[in-house]
Amino acid sequence: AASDEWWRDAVIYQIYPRSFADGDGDGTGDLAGVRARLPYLKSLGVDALWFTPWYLSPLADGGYDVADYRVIDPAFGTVEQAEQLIAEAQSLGIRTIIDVVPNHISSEHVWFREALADEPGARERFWFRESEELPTDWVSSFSGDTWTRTKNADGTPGAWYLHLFTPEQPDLNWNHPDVHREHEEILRFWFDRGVAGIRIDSATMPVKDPAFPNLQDAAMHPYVDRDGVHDIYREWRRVADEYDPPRVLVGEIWLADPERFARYLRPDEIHTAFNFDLMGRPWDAVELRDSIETTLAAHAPVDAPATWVLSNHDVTRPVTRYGREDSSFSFATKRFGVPTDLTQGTHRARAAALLTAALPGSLYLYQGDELGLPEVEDLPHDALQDPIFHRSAGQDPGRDGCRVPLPWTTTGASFGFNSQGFTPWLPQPADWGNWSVERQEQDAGSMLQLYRTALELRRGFGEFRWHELNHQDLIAFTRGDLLCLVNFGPPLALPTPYEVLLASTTVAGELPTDAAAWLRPIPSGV
Ligand code: TEU
Repeated sequence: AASDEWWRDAVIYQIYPRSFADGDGDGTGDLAGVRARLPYLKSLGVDALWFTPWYLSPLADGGYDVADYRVIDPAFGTVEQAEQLIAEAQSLGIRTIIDVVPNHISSEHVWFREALADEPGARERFWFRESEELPTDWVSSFSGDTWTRTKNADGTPGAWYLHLFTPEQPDLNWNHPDVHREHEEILRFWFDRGVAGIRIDSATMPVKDPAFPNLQDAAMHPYVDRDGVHDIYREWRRVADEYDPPRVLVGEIWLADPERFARYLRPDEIHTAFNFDLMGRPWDAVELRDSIETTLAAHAPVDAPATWVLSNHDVTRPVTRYGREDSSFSFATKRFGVPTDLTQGTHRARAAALLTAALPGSLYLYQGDELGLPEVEDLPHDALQDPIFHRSAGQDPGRDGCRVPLPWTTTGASFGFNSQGFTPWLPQPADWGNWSVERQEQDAGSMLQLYRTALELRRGFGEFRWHELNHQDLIAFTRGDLLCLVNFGPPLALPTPYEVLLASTTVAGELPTDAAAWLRPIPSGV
């Protein structure tokens, strides 16, 4: 049924539960806080919520170190509360997607504790190697080595184990049947509880070359995008398709090669995957048009919708990125003290909101981007928790700056993050109330209202076509009878006779630099 394919043009709102809303007032966000804000999410007009991991976790990596998939972290609530949240959201027509992290689990997970105790067969579920030297030259995404050496019971140096991220996230061995079986059971556990889909973390990485070649000697990447990874997702798709309605798989697929990217989206694998290319490009008409064309072309053969994303819990917020000379997203550009023009950044982020909301396919919106929140770049270093900051010896600011608890009210001890005034787990800036939901609800020109109106209007959009104005500073395309214009150059006289449906700024006959407008022909032509 058409509703089974809801994910093809859905707007999916990403919730990082620790920082969304704190219902029980302990300073950490929780499921009670999300439930209390369901009316807000309904009024925003989103179709589904994607929760980053909400499971039991020591939080060595913001929850991406899962200690038990069948337990909600007590700081967030209980499985019963999760089921209640899923049901209440569904009663509002909002589906729930949760995160699954196949590449690794927490070093606190029972499996790894058994492996450290060298229980029979336990180590086979991971990648342990006996050697005097580092087994490979692989470098972690989070800086540093990808092997940690254990100690034997007698204190002598023991075997190494692999962790592509932090030592607290040992990589799983996907050649082991237990790993396949356990993940299938995890999917069923949550699909049975009404979850509409899962977001697959680090989806290109779970399968390794068992020869463990050094990167410098490897003909093909030893752990990214190996062919065997598709067996996993074909298994998971069979499980997802057993359900009525069928459950949905969303891939976090960092692959520049469009053909290799599209392999994950074949009809018997993953339904949709984040397109990170757009946010990786600088704010430039030619670059962004190329990104959109490349993305649409990559998706065409596999009949999968493009999935547009401007940010998430891992990258610098768009308002800050677009306020910089290098407005592209890159892990490499994360550093302290980059000159930033937040006025320009906000202007461009508004235009980017209209651009991505008008594009065909589905759209992900990271919590707080609907408020135009900037990256918080002056958090006290002793408050920073991201392992990227610590493992880079403080060179890389890490990701806490885009994870600061949201401002719901303009004043108040935690700007409404909780009502009991407990200090949030990350400190909020003194001026955080300037971006509050409360303030923006009363401002017709706010980012919040821009998103709310755009998400409502986009529902009826027709077929996508480029609109050739042969102007290097412009991106223009139509969706049925709507024309979306984005101006990257000097102010531009608006084509007439058009009614400005919705503009990122109030335009008077012209479209300012770095602005966008949705236009519809005035029927009378007057
Ligand atoms: O991020 C994946 C990730 O960080 C790597 O795939 C990296 O982005 C890629 O190699 C490009 O450099 C996911 C989660 O979104 C993130 O929050 C977690 O920290 C990470 O996986 C580990 O689970």
